[in-house]
Amino acid sequence: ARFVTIAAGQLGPIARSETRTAVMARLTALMRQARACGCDLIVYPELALTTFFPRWYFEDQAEIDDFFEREMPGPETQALFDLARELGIGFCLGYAELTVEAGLVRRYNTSILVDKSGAIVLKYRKVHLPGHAEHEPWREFQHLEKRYFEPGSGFGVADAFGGVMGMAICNDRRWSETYRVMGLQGVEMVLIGYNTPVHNPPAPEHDDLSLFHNHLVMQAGAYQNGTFVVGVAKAGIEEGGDHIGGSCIIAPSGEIMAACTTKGDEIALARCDLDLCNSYKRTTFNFDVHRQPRAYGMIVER
Ligand code: CDT
Repeated sequence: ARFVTIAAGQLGPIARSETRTAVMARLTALMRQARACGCDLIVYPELALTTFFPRWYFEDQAEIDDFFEREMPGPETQALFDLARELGIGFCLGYAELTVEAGLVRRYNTSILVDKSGAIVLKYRKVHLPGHAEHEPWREFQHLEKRYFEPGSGFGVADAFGGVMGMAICNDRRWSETYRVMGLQGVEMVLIGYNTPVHNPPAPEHDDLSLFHNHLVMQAGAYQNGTFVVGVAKAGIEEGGDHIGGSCIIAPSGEIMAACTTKGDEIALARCDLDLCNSYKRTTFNFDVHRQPRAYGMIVER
C-alpha cells in the first residue's frame, strides 16, 4: 500500500475587500487542521488568494494586476510555505500568475504543488479558459477569463508524495482530454481547484444541474483513467453570486470517498492508497492493451 492522506481544503467566499493577509490566515488555519488530522497534503481552490475577479470588467490594467502574484512564494505567501515545512505537509494552491518572459508580461491562471519541504515540485497553467474576452453587459456578471489570462500549454505530472501527481483547474475538469493526457503519463492523483457560479448566463437551464455536472465529470475522469481525483471549491455567495461547493475526494473506482457538506471553509479528508489505481490501470483501462489511438486522430486534427 502507498497511502497519501489528503485534505480537500474548501474555502468559503472571499470578498473583494478581503486582504491577502486575511486570506492567508484562513489558509493556514485549514493547513493546521489538516495536519492535526494526519494529512500529507492539502488542496486549496482555484485563485485561492483573492475573490474570483473575472466576474468584473476592468479597463484599468493596474486594477486587474492587483489580483496577480508576481512571485511565488512572495511576501504574503511565504508564510504558507514556511508553515508547510514546519508542519511537514504539502499543499496545492491556485493563484493568478504574472510573469515576464522574454520581456513580455504574461498572465496565467496557475496552480502549484508544494512538497513537505516547501519546494515547488509542479506548476500547472490552466488550459481550458472558459467564458469570453469582451465585455458582455447583458450578463448578470462577467466571466472574463479569456480576457485576463492566456492558456497554458499542457498537463504535466510529477513524482511526489509517493506517487504520480497531476493538476487541472476548474473548467479543465469538464474535458475528458485533461484526465487522459495525464492518464497516459500514469497519473495517480489529479488535484483540481474550482470557482463555479451556480448560474451560467448563456445557459441558465443548466443551473439546477451544476453540482451534478461537477461530480459527473470528476468521477468519470477518475474511473476512466484509474486515478484519484481531488476537487476543491471556493464556495458560497461571493460578491452577490452563488458558487457551488461539492468539494470531494474520488477513488479510482469513481466513488466519492469524502465530501464537504458546507459552503464555507471546511476540510474533507481521505486516506488514499495509491495502489488502488493498479487494478484499473492493469485491467479495464490498460491503455497499452485496449486503447485504439489510430481511431482517435480527429480529436487532435479538428
Ligand atoms: N472558473 C471556472 O473555470 N469556472 C467555470 C464556470 C463555467 S463557464 C463560464 C467552470 O467550468 O466551472
